[in-house]
Amino acid sequence: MLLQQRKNLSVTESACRSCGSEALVPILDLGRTPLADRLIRPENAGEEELVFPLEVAFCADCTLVQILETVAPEILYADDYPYFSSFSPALLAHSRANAMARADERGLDSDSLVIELASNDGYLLKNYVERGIPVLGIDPADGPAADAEKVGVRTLCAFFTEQLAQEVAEKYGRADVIHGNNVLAHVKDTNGFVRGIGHILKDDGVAVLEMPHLLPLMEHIEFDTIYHEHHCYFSLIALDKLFRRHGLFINRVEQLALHGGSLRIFAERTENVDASVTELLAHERAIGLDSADYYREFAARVAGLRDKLVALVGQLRAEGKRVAAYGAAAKGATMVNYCGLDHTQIDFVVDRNVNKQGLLMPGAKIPIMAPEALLEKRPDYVLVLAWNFIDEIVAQQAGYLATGGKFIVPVPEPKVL
Ligand code: JHZ
Repeated sequence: MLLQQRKNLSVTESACRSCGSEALVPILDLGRTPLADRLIRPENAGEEELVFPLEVAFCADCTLVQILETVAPEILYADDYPYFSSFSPALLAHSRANAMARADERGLDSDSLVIELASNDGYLLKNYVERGIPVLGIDPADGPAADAEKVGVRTLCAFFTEQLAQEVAEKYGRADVIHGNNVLAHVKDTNGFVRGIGHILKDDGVAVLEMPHLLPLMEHIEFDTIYHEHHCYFSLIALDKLFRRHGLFINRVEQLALHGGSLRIFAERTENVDASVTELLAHERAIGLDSADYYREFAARVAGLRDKLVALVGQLRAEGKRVAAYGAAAKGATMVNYCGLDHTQIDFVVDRNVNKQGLLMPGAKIPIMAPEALLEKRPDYVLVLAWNFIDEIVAQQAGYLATGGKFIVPVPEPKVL
């Protein structure tokens, strides 16, 4: 047994996180990796890091793709959680459009209530506040939650659980709209979270949740989006079963480009399923996302991507080229650590998030700097770890590219831009 398991910092699941079946079929093993968002202070660089197994399985019963290890949420999210949503203008614009559309569609006003689960720094709810619509954010990470309060977003700094949901319903009332972006995959108790949504949703309310979609993950080999924070990798088929189990119906779905391809689901108490749902369910079934066979080649495809990237970076270094990276993203940690790329090959990584600058990426120990370092130090190549924001980054780094600098985009296969 690993040291961290002995210390009860993680447990290995033997049953499906959604349906409880033990028919879990292993599909990918990324080895033991450090926690993707646990950035290291330079003075602690010599200390041993916690590493946890990162193995992915498919549930042959309800089709949910999931990791087997559950790291204690207090370790994943409590101190120094570095992710602040507001560092991406594209994400802010996307979130604002989402809030405006829901407010208009539902005719929300000062008598309404919008609750967001994992409200982070208030990046979404602040748009409702501007329109005079009451909000409540719930988020366990104290840094982002404090920033949310500063922009006028009332925030409960807590994990959203079924029990908290009951308390919230009593104290604040039930919501007309519930948002939950990139949070369902993160929670330890998947069923409890969905039941909790049921507790705080008005009878005619809607829960609008976004999550990365399994289909583009598989098709574009976005294996780097797999890390310990993400327990589940959802197809619509698996989501539909999960929500129906708790009396909620996914009546509409939108497919978004965000984070390499995401779903936005609209869940309500009354069944009124539209074509967007039936068509995507049929498409996923036609592709075979609900069958173990579909996943058979995935591990080999992931290893193939790794080999190409390692060969490319190795060749560039052998030619005397200097290589840096862009985006100290959580997914970046999976990418560099699984590929065995570290600070000896990648000189530094730049990131706009000031809370990350000055720290080191976990495992690889690559120092994180401000984006201006690209123009100052002029590395020959920059591996774009935040490839999901490539258009934004290319536009922002036109100056670096104009000096002859080149970007390497790692997925779906390493490519030099
Ligand atoms: P980003 C995040 O994962 C957070 P991450 C979380 N783990 C989740 O579930 C998924 O999304 C879906 C920086 N950046 O958001 C900001 C620039 O420096 O793709 C971020 O540090 N300049 C909860 O961490 C990083 O890159 C820019 O112009 O894998 C991007 O991280 C932009 C746009 C971003 O995902």
